[in-house]
Amino acid sequence: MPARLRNQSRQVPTRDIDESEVEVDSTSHAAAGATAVAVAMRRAVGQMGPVRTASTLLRLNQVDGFDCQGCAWPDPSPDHRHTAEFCENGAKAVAEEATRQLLDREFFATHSVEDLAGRTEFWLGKQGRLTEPMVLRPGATHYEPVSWDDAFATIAGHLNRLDHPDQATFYTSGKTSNEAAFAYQLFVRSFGTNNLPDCSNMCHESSGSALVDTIGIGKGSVSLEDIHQAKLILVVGQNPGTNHPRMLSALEEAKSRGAKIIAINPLQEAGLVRFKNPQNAKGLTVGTGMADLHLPIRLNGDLAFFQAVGSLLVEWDALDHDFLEQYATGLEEYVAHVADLDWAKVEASTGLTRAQITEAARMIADSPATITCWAMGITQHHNSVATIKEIVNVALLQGNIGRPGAGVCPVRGHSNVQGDRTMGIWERVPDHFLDAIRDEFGFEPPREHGLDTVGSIEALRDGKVRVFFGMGGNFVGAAPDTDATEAAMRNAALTVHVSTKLNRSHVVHGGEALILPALGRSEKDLTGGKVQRVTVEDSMSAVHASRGPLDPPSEHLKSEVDIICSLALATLEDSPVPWAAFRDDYTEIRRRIARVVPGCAAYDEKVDEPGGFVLPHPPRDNRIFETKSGKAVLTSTPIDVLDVPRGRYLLQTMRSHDQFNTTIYGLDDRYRGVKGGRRVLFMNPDDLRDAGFKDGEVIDIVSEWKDDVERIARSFRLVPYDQPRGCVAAYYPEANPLVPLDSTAESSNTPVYKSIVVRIDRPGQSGQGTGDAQGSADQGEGSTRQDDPHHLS
Ligand SMILES: Nc1nc2c(c(=O)[nH]1)N[C@H]1C(S)=C(S)[C@@H](COP(=O)(O)OP(=O)(O)OC[C@H]3O[C@@H](n4cnc5c(=O)[nH]c(N)nc54)[C@H](O)[C@@H]3O)O[C@H]1N2
Ligand SMILES: Nc1nc2c(c(=O)[nH]1)N[C@H]1C(S)=C(S)[C@@H](COP(=O)(O)OP(=O)(O)OC[C@H]3O[C@@H](n4cnc5c(=O)[nH]c(N)nc54)[C@H](O)[C@@H]3O)O[C@H]1N2
Ligand code: SF4
Ligand SMILES: [Mo]
Repeated sequence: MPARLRNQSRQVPTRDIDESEVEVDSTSHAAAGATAVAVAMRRAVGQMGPVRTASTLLRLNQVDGFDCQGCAWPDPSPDHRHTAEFCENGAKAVAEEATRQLLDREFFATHSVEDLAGRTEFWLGKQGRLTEPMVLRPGATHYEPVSWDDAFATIAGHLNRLDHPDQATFYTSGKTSNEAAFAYQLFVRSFGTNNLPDCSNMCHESSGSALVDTIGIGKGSVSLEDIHQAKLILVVGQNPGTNHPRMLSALEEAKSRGAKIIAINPLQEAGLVRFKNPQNAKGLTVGTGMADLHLPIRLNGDLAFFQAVGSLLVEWDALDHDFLEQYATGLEEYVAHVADLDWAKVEASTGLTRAQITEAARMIADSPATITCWAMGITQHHNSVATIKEIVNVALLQGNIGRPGAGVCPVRGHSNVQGDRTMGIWERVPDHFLDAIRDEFGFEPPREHGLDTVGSIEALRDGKVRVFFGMGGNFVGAAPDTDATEAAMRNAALTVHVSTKLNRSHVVHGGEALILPALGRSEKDLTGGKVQRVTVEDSMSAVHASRGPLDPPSEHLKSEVDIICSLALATLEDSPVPWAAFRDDYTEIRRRIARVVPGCAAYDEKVDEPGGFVLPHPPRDNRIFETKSGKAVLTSTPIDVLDVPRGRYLLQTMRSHDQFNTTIYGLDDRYRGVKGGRRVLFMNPDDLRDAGFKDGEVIDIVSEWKDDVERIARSFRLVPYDQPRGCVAAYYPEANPLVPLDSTAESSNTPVYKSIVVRIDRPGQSGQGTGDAQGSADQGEGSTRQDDPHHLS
């Protein structure tokens, strides 16, 4: 460790939340149940009023209604839907969008951008819906109204003045409909670049990479019916009670048919420990334990865990030999590799005992049909791709792909993130997709791979990208290394955001900035003078239509499709794409989707079926593996134990029960017992005591990375919380300044949001945090460096 370090600590906005009010209640909390219904209704009625609430929530996830803009969990088949087919957090997502609070031009006249930049995401989001296009002219202090035509002309001017199309980057968040996504990627490729970063780069990219390499397709292999039929379900690195609440109903259904559930998670997440189904009269009073076995794994221990399970399956000969012989390759190397398994390493990496792992492996060996579900606890580590390949190994050993009730199930985040990829939002889209575009539209799309999320930040920082365009999302809030990302955005000539609500990306801006307000999923889309509908794809590859029931909050909003097509018309000369026809009738887009996107033949007709249609998935449907060898691939990876120096901890950043990514619904994490604040650091009670801290003490979190820059996030309250020793947890996005930009997963380039090496300092021990990145600060003195025997060194 060098003696002098640079110290980076920008003052982050905190002033709208009085964190000293935070209350912590350590009693355990059941998920869902009557409280969930009450909270959902209170929030919905509070923001939308009773009439809007009733007319909206009853249309949510119904066949003739609109798709929930929350997570990507699938809907039951049409004949199995309830009248109220949504969860507490789905209701919050709808209420947040359908709020009656509006943000008008007076608001922007009153609040300078500097003022807004001092506000929390919570405050910004609560100001209401954006109602008209706004521009921040170069050097201006305030956003001011701009006409749509001027806005498009401004963007087109910037784009057409670039030396090369690769000097612009076009981000997508995962709510964008299939129609908008298809039109958007077509516009970007017509303009001449594959710079199409998306939220997936920060999310399930690792799953896509691992699955393409091993089973030939980057999507999960199960349906909702498979979940219901499974005999064993592993829920790994996922908190469904908060982030995919209706998944709990599916797990409950599986359990009622005799399935067992194993939860693998450093934390005892509420839905997996206790659950009450609000739709089941009995469930309102009776709690059922969901997980039959909970393994409190150390952060980043999953690769070792699955490899150990695989070695036991081999040892016990609990293998599907017919499947392996016919469909898989790599078995011989794998068997040799796991024969040498080093159990000491496995125990160090997982923090579990051999007996615990053996118990889980026994349940897996005994199960005739197993599904493994996972989310961000698996995908956001440096070795995530290898970890997911290890999950695939275990599935292949038992022939658990392409069999009812079995499979691999990456549970996607945003409601249409999977659909956006299917529609070509991908900086590395395969050549056959580009060929299909060329053949359909008669222009040659660029072939060179584009920039992903981290690549875009680096290119903005280095001045190689001059224009940032965001289709939804909150790039600045969601990206890693907040200071670096903010500096990169400020370096752009133009930043543009198509948005529904105000967020940090609007107030940390380029030389010129635009906010383009869009219709939300819950609203009537009358573009082109007719009622338009859009289509989306869920986490299990089911595609269906969505039509919003509500009147838009302002007559000046445009649909995302309209915005893209109008921008294309303003920017591109002599485009062979019929942009005006696309805009006026989305059916025209769907006709092209049918001809370009694999698996989408007769798209417009098929989405009309009640419940839509399911896209083909060769391994699931026919055990066809479109890899190089034509077979599913078993991989052999050495186990490396994440090295944490003494007195340091592994930090994960996660979601509270009261947020959707950077949109903060409220300040309560009911299931974890936190009320009224977000700047908390959950720490093992023994670690807390051994390090000499007090419950409730306010500390700074300092991330240590090989570039020797100290990244500091200040003023977090310590909360003793049951988890493996050496592990700590804080909320996203408050902890994002701690994630180094170049700390990313191998081959997927996903930021390492879930295993950050940190130390904990008392205030005043590290840097002063007065503003910009500071000069050198000697960290040798004053830092808390307890010698903790539980850390591996
Ligand atoms: N209400 C709500 N719903 C959402 C979202 C939201 O913010 N709010 N976000 C949406 C999006 S975009 C996504 S991607 C998903 C995210 O869904 P999740 O992945 O459930 O979200 P996180 O809060 O990041 O939770 C990560 C979980 O993994 C565990 N974990 C962390 N590290 C490890 C590890 O190394 N090993 C293991 N085994 N477990 C680990 C954590 O303890 C936690 O339970 O949810 C989607 N749905
Ligand atoms: N530390 C840490 N960082 C993370 C993660 C983590 O676990 N830890 N998770 C990562 C993951 S999994 C993801 S997916 C990303 C999420 O990154 P993003 O998808 O970029 O972020 P969101 O917070 O979902 O975006 C919220 C904004 O979207 C806009 N919006 C909402 N609805 C609509 C709509 O219908 N149309 C349009 N045009 N705009 C809309 C609103 O203006 C709102 O402010 O964050 C990543 N960042
Ligand atoms: S589980 Fe997800 S998609 Fe379903 S209602 Fe809840 S938030 Fe919406
Ligand atoms: Mo995500």
